[in-house]
Amino acid sequence: YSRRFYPIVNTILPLEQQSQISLLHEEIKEFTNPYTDVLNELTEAAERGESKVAAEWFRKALHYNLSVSSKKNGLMTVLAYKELVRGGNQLTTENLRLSHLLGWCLELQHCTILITDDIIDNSTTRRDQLCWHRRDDVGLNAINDALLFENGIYELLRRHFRHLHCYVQLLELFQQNTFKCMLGQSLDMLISRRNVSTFSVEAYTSIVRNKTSSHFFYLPIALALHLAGISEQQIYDDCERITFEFGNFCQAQNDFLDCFGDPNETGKLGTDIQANKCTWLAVKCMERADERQRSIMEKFYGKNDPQEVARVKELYEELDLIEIYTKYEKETYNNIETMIFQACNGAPRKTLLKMLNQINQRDI
Ligand code: DMA
Ligand code: MG
Ligand code: MG
Ligand code: MG
Repeated sequence: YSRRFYPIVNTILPLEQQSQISLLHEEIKEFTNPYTDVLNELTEAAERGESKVAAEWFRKALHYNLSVSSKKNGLMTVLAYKELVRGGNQLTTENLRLSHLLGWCLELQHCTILITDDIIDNSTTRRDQLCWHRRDDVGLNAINDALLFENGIYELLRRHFRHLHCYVQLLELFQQNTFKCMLGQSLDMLISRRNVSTFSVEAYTSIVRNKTSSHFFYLPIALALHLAGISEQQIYDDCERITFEFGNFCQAQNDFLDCFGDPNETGKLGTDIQANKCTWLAVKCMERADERQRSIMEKFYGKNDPQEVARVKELYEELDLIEIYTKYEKETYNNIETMIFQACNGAPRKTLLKMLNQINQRDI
């Protein structure tokens, strides 16, 4: 099976907006400044008592997984916070530091989710390196490490945010969004055990709302809203509605690239067809397939054999799913852009726009 890989480059973004992207380099550099402090602090927290050896292991796990992140997700919390409090007297060095720390908590939570996701999905590589659990010295210890990462969030929150009004809200945000994401992961697994002929848009949408939207897109913005002390429900609701669409946009792209992306660009090898996942492509395919094509899916979907996987990809192409996806991507992008422009006053519109233009599979 040989076809050219579909490029991961964002072709939607108009050229004149490309300069916005290069701005991010500086911002990412600034966001990365406290990285060593965060590592030190988490190691120190783990050292309490006598677990020096365990603390060193924790540090190693943190560094392996955190250092390769694009940091764009955590950065969004900082950018949203800056936008929300601009012009006021809240933008102090101390508050900025807090927004950076929240961004790092978010990065930690991503690691928890990605480490477990790679075990569940039987993945080999992520972010251009071997998945943590695939290393000889790690294996299923990765499960415990993922839990350590998650607990690291609560260590950082307790140390830096306990005195603030928003402390309980931040705790609840992390807890509730992780819970939701993990339920989404369960749903993803349960539906993958069903026959491909039962896959539906409804099932797909509820997987995405839970596993992708809430934690990858709503959480970074909601953290900033709470830190900025915003209480208008309408702002939270608008941000939730918009970030839900971000999830749809991003997961469709993630599913598309799992099948048609270049692993050198995405930094990971696809597993969705083999794992019988209810993906955007599988749902669209079943929607458009005739009797003969449906039976091809039923016969070859969810199999490990490379030739059977290739048969599914051929069918996707036969059904023009590449063009249909490209069209869907553009439409969703435009739809989200409109939603952002129409969001109520007080919503961090600029950051949401930036976030939209930054959606890129290297960040997941
Ligand atoms: C994406 O699912 C959502 C989460 C919660 C990781 P996925 O398994 O399709 O992600 P990836 O393709 O990055 O492994
Ligand atoms: Mg996965
Ligand atoms: Mg998964
Ligand atoms: Mg995927």
